[in-house]
Amino acid sequence: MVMASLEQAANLYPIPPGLAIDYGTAGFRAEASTLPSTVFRTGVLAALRSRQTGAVTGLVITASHNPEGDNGIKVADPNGGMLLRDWEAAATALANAPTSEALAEAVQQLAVREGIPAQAPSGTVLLARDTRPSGPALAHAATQGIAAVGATVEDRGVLTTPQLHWMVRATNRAEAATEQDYFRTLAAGFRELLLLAGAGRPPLAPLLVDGANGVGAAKVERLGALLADTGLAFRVRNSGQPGEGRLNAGCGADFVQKEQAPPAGVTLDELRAGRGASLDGDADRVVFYHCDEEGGFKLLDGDKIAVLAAGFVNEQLQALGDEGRRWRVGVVQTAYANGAATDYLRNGLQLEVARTATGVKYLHEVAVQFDVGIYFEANGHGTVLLSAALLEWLHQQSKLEGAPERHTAVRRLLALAGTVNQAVGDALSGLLLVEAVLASRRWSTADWDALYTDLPSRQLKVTVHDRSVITTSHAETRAVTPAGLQDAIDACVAGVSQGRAFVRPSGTENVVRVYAEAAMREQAASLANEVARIVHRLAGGLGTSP
Ligand code: NG1
Ligand code: ZN
Repeated sequence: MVMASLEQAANLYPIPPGLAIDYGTAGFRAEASTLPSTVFRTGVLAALRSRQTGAVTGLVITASHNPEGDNGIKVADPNGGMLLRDWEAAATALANAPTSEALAEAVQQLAVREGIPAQAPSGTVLLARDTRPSGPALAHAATQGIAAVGATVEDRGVLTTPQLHWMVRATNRAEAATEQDYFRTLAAGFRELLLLAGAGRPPLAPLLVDGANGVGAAKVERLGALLADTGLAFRVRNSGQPGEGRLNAGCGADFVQKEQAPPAGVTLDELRAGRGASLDGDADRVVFYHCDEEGGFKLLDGDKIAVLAAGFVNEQLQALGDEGRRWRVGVVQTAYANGAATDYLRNGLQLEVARTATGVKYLHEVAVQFDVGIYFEANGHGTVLLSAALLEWLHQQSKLEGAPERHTAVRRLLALAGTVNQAVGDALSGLLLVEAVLASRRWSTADWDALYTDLPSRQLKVTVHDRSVITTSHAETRAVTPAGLQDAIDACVAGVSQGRAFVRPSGTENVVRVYAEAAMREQAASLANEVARIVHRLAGGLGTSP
C-alpha cells in the first residue's frame, strides 16, 4: 500500500469540523452532506477487509428507513453478513481520524493488527446504493477510498441492501452472483414451494406492496414479472415515481409499524379485499397488514412472520420422523418481541426461543448456532437460516426413494433455503416466504393473524442529555444504571396484569426507548408513561414522544 497516495486522495475528503461518528448497529448514518469523508474511509476499510480475507467484501450506501436527506454506509463481510465486531471499532477509528496523516497511520496500525501482508492481493469490493439523491456522489467517494489502497471496485448500481449481501456471499462461494441470479434463485425456490402446495390450493390473492418510495419498489416489480405465471400479483404503491411522494415519508415498514396505520396510497377499503405489505427504504424489512372483521387495521409484524415460518419448518421436520427431530430449530427474538408471540413459540409450538440485544447482527450470531435459525425483529427485519449440515443431509435425502410426504418435506426445506436470503434479512424473501406458506396451508391473512393475539404494547422515546447513563443487562431487559431505575420499573410492573416493561438507550438515535406491554391497552399505555417519567427523573429527561 502506498500511504502517500492514500493521504493525497483523503485530502479531497476532509472531515467536517466537530465530526464524531460511530459505526453503530446499522453502520454509519447521518445527514448526507456530512458523510463524504466517512464514506471514503469506509471504502478504505472494506478494501482492507477484502485484502485480509482474500475474499470480496461489500458496501451499501443507504440510510434505510431514515428520511431522504440522511444517508449512510454499511459493510458486508465476506460471508455476506454484517461486518465483524472487531472491525466495527476500526471503522469508527478510521472515520474519526482527524487528518489524512492520522488516517494513514490508523490504516497502517490496522494492517499490522490484522496481519495484512504488504504483498496480499489487492482486494475487491462490491458497491451498491439505494435511491437517495445523495447516493451517486457518495458512491464516488467510496470508489475513491477503495482505489486509494489499490483495491478494485465493482459498482453494482442501485440495489436493495440484502441483494448486495446476497451477492457478496454468492461470489465468495463461487456461485452465480449477478442480480439476475438473485432473482432466479428466489423465484425458483418460490415456484417449488407453490408446486408442493398442491393442485387444490386456491389462487394467490393480490398483494398490495408499499415500496416506501425506495429501491424495493422497482425490485418487487421485477420479481413479480418473473413470477407472473404463478398467479402472484404484486400491486406496488409508493414506487418512488415522480408525484408519488418522498422516500419513507408517510409510508414504509417503519412508519406502518410505529403508527399502526396504512401507508399513504393504501386505504382500509382496499385491504378488505386482500393483504398489504410495507418494505422499508432499503428493503431489508417487511411487515404485513390486513383489515379485520370489525374493519380495523391489523398489523402482522416480524413476530408474526417468525411464528408463521417456525410453524412451517417445524411441520416439515416432524414429517421426517425421528431423523427430522434431531435437527435443532431455534427462534431468536429481542426484548421487543410481543410476549404473546414468545409464549406461542415456546408453549404452542414447543420450540426453543433465544433472546438477544436489539440489532440484527446479534440475532444472526445466535441463529447460526441452530440447524434452522429463525430470527425476526418485531420491526420486520429477519430471515430463516439453514445450516450447511442440514442442507447436505436434505440433498442426500432428496435423492432417495421414500414416502411422498417425506419427500415433500425434504423438497420444501430445500426450496426454503433458496427463497429466503441466507445472508441477511430481506423484504423480497419475506414476501415470497409468507405467500408460499399461506398457500401451502390454504390460510387467509385472518387465519395467520389468529395464531395468537398480540398483547397491547406501547413504545415511547425519551430525549436525554446523555443516553449512555443507561446501561442494561439480560439482553437489554434489565437496567443496571442509573441506580434505582430497575427497582422503580419493577415496582410499576408489579401490579399490572401480564405487565412487562424495559428501557434501553437507542443505538441509532440520541434517545432512551421505553417499551411496555400489558393485558389491556390502557394499562400498557399508562405503564409506558410511568416508566418514561422514571427515566426523566433518574436520567435527566428533556422530553417524551411516541
Ligand atoms: P435502536 O435505535 O437501537 O432501537 C433501531 C431498531 C432496531 C434496528 C436498528 C437498525 C427498534 C426498537 N429498534 O434500533 O431494531 O432495526 O434501528 O436499523 O425497532
Ligand atoms: Zn432497512
